[in-house]
Amino acid sequence: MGADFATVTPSYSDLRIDPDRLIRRINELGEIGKIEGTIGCARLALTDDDKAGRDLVMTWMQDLDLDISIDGVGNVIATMPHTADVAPVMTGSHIDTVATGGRYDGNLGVLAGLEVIETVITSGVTLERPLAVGWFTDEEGARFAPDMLGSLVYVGGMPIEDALEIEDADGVNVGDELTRIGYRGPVPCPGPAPHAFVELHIEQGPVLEDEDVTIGVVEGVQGISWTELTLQGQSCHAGTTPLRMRHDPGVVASRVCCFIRDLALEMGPSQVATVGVMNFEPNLINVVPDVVTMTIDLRNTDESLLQDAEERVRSYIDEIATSEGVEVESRTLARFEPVSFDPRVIDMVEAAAHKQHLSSRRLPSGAGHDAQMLARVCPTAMVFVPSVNGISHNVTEFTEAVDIEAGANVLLQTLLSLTETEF
Ligand code: HGY
Ligand code: MN
Ligand code: MN
Repeated sequence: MGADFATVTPSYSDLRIDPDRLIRRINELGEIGKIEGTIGCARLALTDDDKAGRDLVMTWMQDLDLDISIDGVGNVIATMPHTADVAPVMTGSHIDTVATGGRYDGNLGVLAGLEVIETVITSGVTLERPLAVGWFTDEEGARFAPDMLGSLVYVGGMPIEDALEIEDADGVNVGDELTRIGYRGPVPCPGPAPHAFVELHIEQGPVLEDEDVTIGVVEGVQGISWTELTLQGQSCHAGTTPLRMRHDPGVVASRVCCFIRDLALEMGPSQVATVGVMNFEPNLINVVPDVVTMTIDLRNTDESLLQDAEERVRSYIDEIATSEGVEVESRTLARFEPVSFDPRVIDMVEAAAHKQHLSSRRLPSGAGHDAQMLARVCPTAMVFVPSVNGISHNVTEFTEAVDIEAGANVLLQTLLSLTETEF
């Protein structure tokens, strides 16, 4: 049985957000951790800059007298006060960034959610269910893997005890950092399932811009496989050591890097592969490296193809490491299967775009998002807006104000429809 959409035009169908207020907040938050000379910012999870960003958004939530909860892994959920004791319709995203991040990735979804709530409160519209907006801790996974850590714990996908022990490259753990920045909250995890969840996010790729489409109606998220390799060779003199004597992890790492690109090309457009980290020790010009650590990021919309890719990479690494006499230690940092969003909510996003005469197209998400975790516990979907030049995780990341306004209004209308929809 499909959702019983509100059939009578609701009193809020003409409601629209205040784009200037939203853009102003995006830019104000973007100044925190700003990378000089760019519009990018660096607010790695649980750093002082992340704390400063959290504190700023908290003040905006407090200014609206929202009920604010901070849970044990630092997720912050702000809910409109409401007379009925019913699950809210929730939106949100993340405000941590990668080290060379943009000011829209994640931040747009949180601030647009806040803007939607402020618009509804100001309008005086009464709702059958409250709206809530949240940010989830460490969505990027760039400092503490896996990515989407906070939302994974929120939905019960990882015990909080395990999450709190995860360490960064310097051996600092999540729990201590949450305590240090004052965001190790009292609210238990997993958190309560919302009635429904919709996340607004920049596309971070070229599809919408290439097709001159304003709204992405996101059908799901591709599978993600993150692996860390530690390649142990033997350091020796770059000049005196004949090749036949060498066990060079740098050669193995470089070959793996080229292999995964060739594999992705061979497997076709649904497969992507990236080596984002490659550290040589001792990293000196005249020393054959002793140890190389590297990461492999494989993604595919098809789970069985992703498994094929993982298997082929694994056997290639074994083959060339053995021939080079290099030992391999492999650690899985993240592994999430592809996620399909709820068709009923996807339809509502599309309907909201069309009611506002906005062009739209359906597509999968190439990036991971907190919505893929919330989809485990409630009807969920996402709204995309275009990324200029299809670029993200780059300080030049940009989305036009007109598209931000359109995306936030589609989010507004979708969330309000969901307050009147029983599943
Ligand atoms: O890696 C991702 O897809 C996301 O940015 N965490
Ligand atoms: Mn993001
Ligand atoms: Mn990101």
